Amino acid sequence: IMAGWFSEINRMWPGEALSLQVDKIVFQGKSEFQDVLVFESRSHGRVLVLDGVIQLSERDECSYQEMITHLPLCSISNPTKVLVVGGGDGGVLRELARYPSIERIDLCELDKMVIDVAKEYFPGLACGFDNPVVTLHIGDGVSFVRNAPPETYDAILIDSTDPDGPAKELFEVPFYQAVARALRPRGVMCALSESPWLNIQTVKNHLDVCRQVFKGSVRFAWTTVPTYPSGVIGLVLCSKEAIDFEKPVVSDKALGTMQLGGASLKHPLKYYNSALHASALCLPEFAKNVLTVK
Ligand code: PUT
Repeated sequence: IMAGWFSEINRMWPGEALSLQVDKIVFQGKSEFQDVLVFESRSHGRVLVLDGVIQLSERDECSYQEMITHLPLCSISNPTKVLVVGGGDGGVLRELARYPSIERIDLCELDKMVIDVAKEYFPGLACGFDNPVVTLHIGDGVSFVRNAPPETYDAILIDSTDPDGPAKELFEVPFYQAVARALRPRGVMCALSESPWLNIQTVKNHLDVCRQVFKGSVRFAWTTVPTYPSGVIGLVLCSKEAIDFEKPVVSDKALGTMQLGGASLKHPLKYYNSALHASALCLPEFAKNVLTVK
């Protein structure tokens, strides 16, 4: 932070950096794994930063949390068991609370400090932890998935930090092999990817890794997050059996009325709808040429 501005300078996006004006530093700490910073911004509410990289702002977190959750969950019927790897801010849990069929959610977060900070400073996200079907595991996501019984989960959501840091292994073939093993045959996975505007080769490599493992469907989707570099973030959707990810089986109307109560009742959908679901899988020409298998 310099002269009252936070700038997200990082070698993953050389030559560019988003800056936010800081009204107040709310928390600064160092966990076993990373630097943790929370500040009140002038324009985007509270912001969570890990190792200098913006993870969320209160103003635009809805786009990321809703899309990483509802793109996969609205692509399947009646999920009962879901695993979240990462997601220590609780936002994905808040979104999962909308599905009445879910009986169990395991969340494996590496860094307990992220959960503690979310509970203290981001109540609008951490309300997701109030769901009684959630079981928290603090530890390494790779080992957790490797030790999960086979064919357990209907959906596995990888809500991690970027690949250049503690989450590196979450973008590699052995991890996805373990994910595929832990998924039920009709199960789906959705993982954080990167923006095609920044380094399209990184996105292509990520998709190629997934294509080695998932023989059903592998699709790239994207959403807008103004406080992420380039304003766009990619997501990878995978399944072991073919799934038409462009055609959600749960409509936005149904999702809106499925809200059982608790966290999701106080947080109506702000971003996701069925039309956006389908369009999130459409790619601009420059990305289509590189990312689509010919
Ligand atoms: N889930 C965190 C994403 C970070 C994007 N730079």
